[in-house]
Amino acid sequence: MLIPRRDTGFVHPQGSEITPRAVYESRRTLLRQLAGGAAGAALAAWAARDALAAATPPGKLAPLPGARSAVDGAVTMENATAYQDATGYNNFYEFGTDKSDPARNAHTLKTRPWTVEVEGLVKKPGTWGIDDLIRLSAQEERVYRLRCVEGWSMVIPWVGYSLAQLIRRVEPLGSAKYVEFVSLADKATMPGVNSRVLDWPYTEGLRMDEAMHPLTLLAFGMYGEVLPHQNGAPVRLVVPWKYGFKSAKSIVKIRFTEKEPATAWNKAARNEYGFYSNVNPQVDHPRWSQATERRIGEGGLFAKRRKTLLFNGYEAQVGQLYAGMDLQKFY
Ligand SMILES: Nc1nc2c(c(=O)[nH]1)N[C@H]1C(S)=C(S)[C@@H](COP(=O)(O)O)O[C@H]1N2
Ligand SMILES: [Mo]
Repeated sequence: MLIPRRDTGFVHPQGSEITPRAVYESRRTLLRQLAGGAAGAALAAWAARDALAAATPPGKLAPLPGARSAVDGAVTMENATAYQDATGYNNFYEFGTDKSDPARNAHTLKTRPWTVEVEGLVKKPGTWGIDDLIRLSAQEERVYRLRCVEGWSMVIPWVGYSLAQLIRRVEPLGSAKYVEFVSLADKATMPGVNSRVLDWPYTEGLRMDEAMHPLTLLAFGMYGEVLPHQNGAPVRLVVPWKYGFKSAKSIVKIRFTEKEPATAWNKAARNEYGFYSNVNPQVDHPRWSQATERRIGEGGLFAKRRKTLLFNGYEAQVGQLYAGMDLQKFY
């Protein structure tokens, strides 16, 4: 995101969209031929089945199913991004800055043993083994949109539970106003950490009420399996109403603080990436508009861009958190 490349906002998709393009085009032709009537309904059903098939993982990772969550993720499995796209087009700078780098390089990440330290302003600080953390609460499946600040979005069936479950367990002190998340920065297994593209480790933060919001997911899996390395194994955050970079991957530390924590992207480019980073079509990035987005896998290069929604479409759930705040100022 930092590197000012011409194509940053309209990143040329890797493989994922190139290959299926012929498929989409023939599908469009078919659509035209069948427009309207019973044939249209049959086609819709067929397309939905087709999408579900694409969202099925190859089954190489350990299963981690979640019960359909009561927290409204607002989108259904029929809209899920194809598994190949969600795992082949990633931002994870610890493994390189190209969208295809994480899928190629993240096999070196070691996800066991893995611990997450909880520290700072809490009554019960401590070190959690990853498997204890997984068992802390029942795993739920939530289909969330995730929108990258660069202008693309995906729909992913995440598996995890509300971060609030962990926060309640460790009992924050009254003085705790923010939560900081620290990702692993291991030069030996993460080639990107040897470059100075960011000030490692990758850190992110949320205000306490944002961290406690039921939509904020501590995720351990996706598509019914444990997280692939490139998507932030073994544990990451998913904050669906904020730009994707707020969703820190491969977390090793969760710290409760009184002051707003510095974040990796804010340190790298203060005028481009604020602390809040709520998805907002009305607040442009200094170098590009945020009004529209491209849904990965949708109709290839000539697909119409979608209108980006305030809070990524989760306004009904999270709008109250920002009542009275100037969102131009607190971007
Ligand atoms: N540790 C770490 N977390 C990270 C990033 C990163 O580079 N390092 N990239 C962020 C960005 S910019 C996005 S859009 C999402 C992408 O998540 P996905 O690859 O699972 O779609 O991860 C976020 N979390
Ligand atoms: Mo992003």
